[in-house]
Amino acid sequence: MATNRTFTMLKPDAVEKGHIGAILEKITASGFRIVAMKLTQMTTADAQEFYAIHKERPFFGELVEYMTRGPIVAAILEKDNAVEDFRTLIGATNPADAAEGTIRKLYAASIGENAVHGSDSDENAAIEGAFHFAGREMF
Ligand code: IDP
Ligand code: MG
Repeated sequence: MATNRTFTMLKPDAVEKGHIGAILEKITASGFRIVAMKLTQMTTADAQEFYAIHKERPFFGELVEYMTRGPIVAAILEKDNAVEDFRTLIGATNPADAAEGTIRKLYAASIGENAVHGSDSDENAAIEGAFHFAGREMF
């Protein structure tokens, strides 16, 4: 399997609750290399663009409010089979359905406030990484 990349955000709820260190430890202990990382806050326009695929969903307004209410940690991660392995590490969207030991099972409060984002395809990982980082910020 070729080494490849995924994109993640530690969402505002995870940052507010002081879980940055614990979540990053779990990510690096699971074999992901940090290629790029920063603390940042999305504007309303940023969140509307990032989540544009969900704009017709009933929870879109709530999602944009949540994702812009405080800082996030944005990061690009590298590992063999990065996208799929990271989705396994974070667990199901709804923490009630997430497997034991997954980041969402451990740290998410609800289907809306679910602590962490993980790209769903190689194509979206590249788009989402480029949305947050310039080439010179990637290592
Ligand atoms: P994913 O993050 O597991 O890929 P998506 O279906 O792509 O899940 O949804 C994007 C984000 O929108 C979720 O991570 C969550 O924060 C939010 N979300 C998804 N479904 C709901 C819902 O039913 N109510 C409120 N927020 C939701
Ligand atoms: Mg998704």
